Amino acid sequence: MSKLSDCIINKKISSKPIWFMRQAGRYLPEFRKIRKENKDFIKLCLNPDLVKEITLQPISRFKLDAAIIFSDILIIPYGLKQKVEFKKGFGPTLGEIEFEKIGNFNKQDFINRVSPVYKGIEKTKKKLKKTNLIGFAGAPWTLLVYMINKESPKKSFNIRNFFNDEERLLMLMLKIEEFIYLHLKKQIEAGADTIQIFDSWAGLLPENKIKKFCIDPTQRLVEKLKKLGQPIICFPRGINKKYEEFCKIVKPDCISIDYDIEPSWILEKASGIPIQGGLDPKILLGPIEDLKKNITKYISTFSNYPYIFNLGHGVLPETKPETIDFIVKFIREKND
Ligand code: 1CP
Repeated sequence: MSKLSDCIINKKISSKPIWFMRQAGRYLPEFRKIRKENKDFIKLCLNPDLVKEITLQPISRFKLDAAIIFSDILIIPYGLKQKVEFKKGFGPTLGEIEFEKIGNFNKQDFINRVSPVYKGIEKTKKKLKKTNLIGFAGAPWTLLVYMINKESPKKSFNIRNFFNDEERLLMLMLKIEEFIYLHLKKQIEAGADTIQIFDSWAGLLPENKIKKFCIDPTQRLVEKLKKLGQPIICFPRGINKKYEEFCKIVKPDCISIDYDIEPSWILEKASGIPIQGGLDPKILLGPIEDLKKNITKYISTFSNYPYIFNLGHGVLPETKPETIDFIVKFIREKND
């Protein structure tokens, strides 16, 4: 059994599997080269051969325990015929969408639009032996935010007016949920053996709305997905103390923590659920002694607990590939 599965499924504590969110991406020169030749990001995500090549780039460089399929959470809005563009230095821009039509959107049309993702998974899977292949999607709330806001909330986001028609939002999330489920099911059928759900913007929610907009929809999704037999990792970024309630209600197979979460706190609150991640990606840009100290904090806090080493968010584009190599070797020396 692979190290990642052993940790999540068997709750094995002896060796700590390692992978990095956004491990395939802009910090790698070999990715930047392909990206330069492929100006249309969505088209790149829909090219199975390049998806395979990019997914495997970090696997050939570093001794990692999981590959994550090269794709994007915004493939779902694209599949629902919302225009999605990535402008250099600006992030994603989305087009208009008639939300009322999502409910009747033909499932087969959706699958046809995004099927190269599944083909990419099949091709990648053939090249991997003991390395897990992670499929993923955005959580209902995070997708709703992008689909309504039409650009990154980093650029602008008006939370006050967002909840004017709460019932409508909840209904839209239910519709989006169906497509997230379908997309993840297809990824599992194509060969993804672990799933991660990214709720990257859960931290935008006021505390009294976290249950309704993050915890409840994710719980419904996880309950359905668990029946497909592959482990589910959840990453509800930015919900602070609500991580405890999230673990109790959603019961994911593994909980991925952000860098605001104190490792010793979550150790007590995660109800025995395997934990992943935590290290602030900015630490990778600083002095090596700081980096060592921080890695050691996570590894030693979770020494008697099933723990997957990862960051508290994605690898930053400024990160040196040598730093990733250093981290992997540093942890392996301590643990293997
Ligand atoms: O060259 C470029 O400009 C493209 C950069 C890029 C890359 C490499 C984007 C645009 N997406 C990706 C790939 C990607 N996205 C992966 C697979 C690669 C890997 O992890 O190794 C994954 C898992 C994602 C997931 C993703 N996309 C999330 C969730 C994780 C997170 O970082 O919070 C989110 C929020 C997105 C949206 C998105 N896509 C791309 C960018 C720059 C963003 C963030 C936009 C924003 O800041 O709001």
